[in-house]
Amino acid sequence: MNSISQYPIFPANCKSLLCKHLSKEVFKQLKDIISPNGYSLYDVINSGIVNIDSGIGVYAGDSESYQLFAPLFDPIIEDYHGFKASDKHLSNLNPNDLNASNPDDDNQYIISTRIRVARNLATYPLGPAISKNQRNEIEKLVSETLLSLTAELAGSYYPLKTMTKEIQNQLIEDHFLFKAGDRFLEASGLNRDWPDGRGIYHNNDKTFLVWINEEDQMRIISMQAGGDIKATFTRLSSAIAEIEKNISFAYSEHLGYISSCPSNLGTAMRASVHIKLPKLANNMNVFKDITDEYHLQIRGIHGEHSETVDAVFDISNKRRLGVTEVDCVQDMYDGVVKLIEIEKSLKI
Ligand code: ADP
Ligand code: CIR
Repeated sequence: MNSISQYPIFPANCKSLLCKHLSKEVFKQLKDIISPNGYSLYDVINSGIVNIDSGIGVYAGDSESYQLFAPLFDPIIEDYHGFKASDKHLSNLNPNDLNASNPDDDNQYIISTRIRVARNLATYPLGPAISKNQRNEIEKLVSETLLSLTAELAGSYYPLKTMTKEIQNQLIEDHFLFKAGDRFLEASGLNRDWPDGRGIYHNNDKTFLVWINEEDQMRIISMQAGGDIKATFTRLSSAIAEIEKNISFAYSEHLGYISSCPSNLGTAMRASVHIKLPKLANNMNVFKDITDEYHLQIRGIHGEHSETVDAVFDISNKRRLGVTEVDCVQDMYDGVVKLIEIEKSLKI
């Protein structure tokens, strides 16, 4: 069992939510707590201690972690999502409630659209605290469920263990597969026993994909070329409903879908476009004002913590908790409409 007895010293330039909210008092209150799956304060905070440049810096080992370590998680959740400990989360995955006609019909700006949700199983601990056997059981159950899907969702499962390096690298390069060796996940315990129990399921067209046992036990993904955000959401929504016929997801009335990183709680949804904005790239202040106003996050095109290439940006919703799935996609859609409008109006 991992434990920590001394209050950690953070460098002066540390900006993570962990160093902002882990006071000496909170540390003292939590340092001897152990969750039912053996997850301790050391495990909760190790990623943010090892990675001083973390934005958040904490991970949960099980649903219970969010209650047991609430004096640390609650202020972090409130800070990131603007969601209070007394608030309730609501889900709405109905594509008919989304108002989103393609904002870029002639394919000038949007290269691709991707919407993913994280899901974990109701009857297992989360990835950071799971055993090798439990992880393998999940791989079996989830892959068997996926292999029973039909029509557009029908596809094959590819375990990471038996995949060649060439195929793995190509899938990563093409934005379909997770990267190996993420240092934030490594320090949280999420990469234990790698690559055992991990893999990817996808349909023939690679428009419906599921990552198994990466940061969360499932990342359910719908993606396609161009800017048809509604079609992407509709596919995702029906895939989730099909999977849920066989698998119960971890869900709480308060926090919504339970994820290992608090940034994903609630809808666990990230709806993004890869969009080419060369003029806004020259006017980063204007760009950031718009993304702040529409609650959007800017990432590079090779995933989180990557840089942008050729003025193509990954633009996604930042809010995930206390808003519905429809709200998340609507945030992204409304912001993208604005970004395209301003990009068109800029001279250089
Ligand atoms: P996640 O979205 O799962 O939180 P990442 O930011 O690491 O994690 O992205 C995972 C992968 O999905 C990366 O390869 C990234 O380039 C790709 N991706 C994200 N959004 C899009 C998009 N709109 N079109 C194509 N690929 C995308
Ligand atoms: C961090 O704290 O930076 C990493 N653990 C990743 C956090 C998740 N990303 C995010 O900001 N949405």
